[in-house]
Amino acid sequence: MTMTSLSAPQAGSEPTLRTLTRHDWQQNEILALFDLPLMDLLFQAQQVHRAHHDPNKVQLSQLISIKTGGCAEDCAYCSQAASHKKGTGLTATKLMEVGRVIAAAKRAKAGGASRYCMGAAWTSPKDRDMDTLVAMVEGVKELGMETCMTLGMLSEQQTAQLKDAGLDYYNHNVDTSEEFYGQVITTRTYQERLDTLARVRGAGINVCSGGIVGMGEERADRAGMLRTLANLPHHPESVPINMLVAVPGTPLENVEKLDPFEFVRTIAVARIMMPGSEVRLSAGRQGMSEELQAMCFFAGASSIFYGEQLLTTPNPENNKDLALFKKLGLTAA
Ligand code: SAM
Ligand code: DTB
Ligand code: SF4
Repeated sequence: MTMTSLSAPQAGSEPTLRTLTRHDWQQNEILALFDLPLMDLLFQAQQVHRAHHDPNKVQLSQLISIKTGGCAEDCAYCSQAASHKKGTGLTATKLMEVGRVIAAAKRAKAGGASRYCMGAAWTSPKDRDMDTLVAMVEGVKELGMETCMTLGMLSEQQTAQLKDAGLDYYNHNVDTSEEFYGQVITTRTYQERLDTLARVRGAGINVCSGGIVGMGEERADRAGMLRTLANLPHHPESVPINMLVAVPGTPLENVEKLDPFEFVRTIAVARIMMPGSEVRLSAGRQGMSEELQAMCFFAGASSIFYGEQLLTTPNPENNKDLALFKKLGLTAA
């Protein structure tokens, strides 16, 4: 199918937009979306958004770091990589006990979160940890919450074990474009990431995959990242778009800040390219004004990370988010 509206959208084009689920995006088409006057881009994104989602509902996912720091990977943005010479001052921990994770999930549910996302600073899980991870998934599911894990690369067997435990989503980000990737991470390849995503998809677990902007990449890299995601055989059900949290002690601590409108554009283009996916306004909200976040919701963000902590860095307090939702007439889903 050809794109109906690369410039201003046509009146009455919703039925076409509803069916616009493509996997053959070309870089020049994506850049043409990025290049649109902002108001035209936002209008188009909002039309797609309304054709596929309730525009006044935002899904709330809450994060917990079940194993922090000491990671053998060298992701330049990450506070948890052991190899960053300056050090980020983080204390490495062992895998948390199941009971503590369930208790924290209960609190997240009481606070309003519908999905609990458990993250570990690993290259991949050790087989000896699988029973604990399975117990975490089962325990959180028993609370009536959706479950998500992000544990690094997975083997076929580990993927099957998590599926059997009832895991709903697996998060594994492509992070950036294939071209820029080597400047950010050298310890695992882009293809290895795609292989893990294929394994997760093959096992029937919902895929959560997105990336980070504001790492010093070009607009072509932001477009390339979205091209990788949208041209997967199935769009990821969930697409987290993170604004870099520049953590002191990481190689990216002094990287030039991305223009906030470019962040909004990235959300809008993600929404247009992956109409049915949840697009999550992810890391970086702590540094964003209410107005900027509202613009992200208008651009098609349908989900946020909720709760006072991301993995190792702060996130807005629940009360602050709930007050913003009230002002905007948004409801939590
Ligand atoms: N260790 C696992 C892995 O990388 O596959 C899972 C956890 S890792 C922290 C999950 C994702 O969080 C990364 O792929 C990256 O997109 C995002 N992330 C990590 N640190 C970030 C930061 N400082 N700012 C923005 N996003 C970040
Ligand atoms: C994702 O895309 N963002 C989350 C989640 N998936 C695991 C993590 C954000 C981490 C932000 C930096 C920190 O708190 O360490
Ligand atoms: Fe390790 Fe994940 Fe951080 Fe990379 S992003 S250093 S894999 S915890």
